[in-house]
Amino acid sequence: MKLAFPDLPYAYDALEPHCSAKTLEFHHDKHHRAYFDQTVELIKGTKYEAMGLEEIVRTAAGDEKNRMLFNNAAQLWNHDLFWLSMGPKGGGDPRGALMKAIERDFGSCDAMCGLLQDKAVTQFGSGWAWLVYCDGKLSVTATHDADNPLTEGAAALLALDVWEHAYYLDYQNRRPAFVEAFLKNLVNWDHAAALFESVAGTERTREKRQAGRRR
Ligand code: MN3
Repeated sequence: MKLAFPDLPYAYDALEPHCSAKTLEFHHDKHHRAYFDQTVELIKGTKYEAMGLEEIVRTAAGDEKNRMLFNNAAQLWNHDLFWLSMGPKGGGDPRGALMKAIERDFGSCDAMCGLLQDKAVTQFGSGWAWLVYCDGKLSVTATHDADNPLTEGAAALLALDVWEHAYYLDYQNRRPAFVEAFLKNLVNWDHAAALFESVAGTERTREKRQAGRRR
């Protein structure tokens, strides 16, 4: 399978003033691009060349010899979701089934955002904060470096990059200010809700099929 380097899903200046065009140019065109180029280079002539990106990430995660491939492929996957986790009309509250599930599992959207904010701010060094769905339940989590929920069997609905390169040009060392801007002004809940409906729907179909078999 040929890996594709995705364009940023909006203009470079679409997230201003919360995330500058300069940040997005460096982040997408240099950092994300480097992960892509290195992944393509590392899979050349290997079994990984036949796989899609998710399969590369899952397979390389358990393969100590391919730590470098895992790091680059996972960062590629993480950034694909990160761009889609933000949007020019970001912020507000999620709608529909995702909101209902957030209220069921966290009490309120504010409570969930507070936990996510805490995970993102206190993640020591480079990493990511996530909203994930696993075994019928939502939770928030943080991972180090390139690690992601995919390798834990969880579905990631929202990705927040807290590597310094994600915010340093705009916020310098003030990671909490970037995280606050992400949650207030950038987060694309419609995308997270669509992902949630697709994974929760798949799960319901599987349960129905299993129930049918037991009958
Ligand atoms: Mn990044």
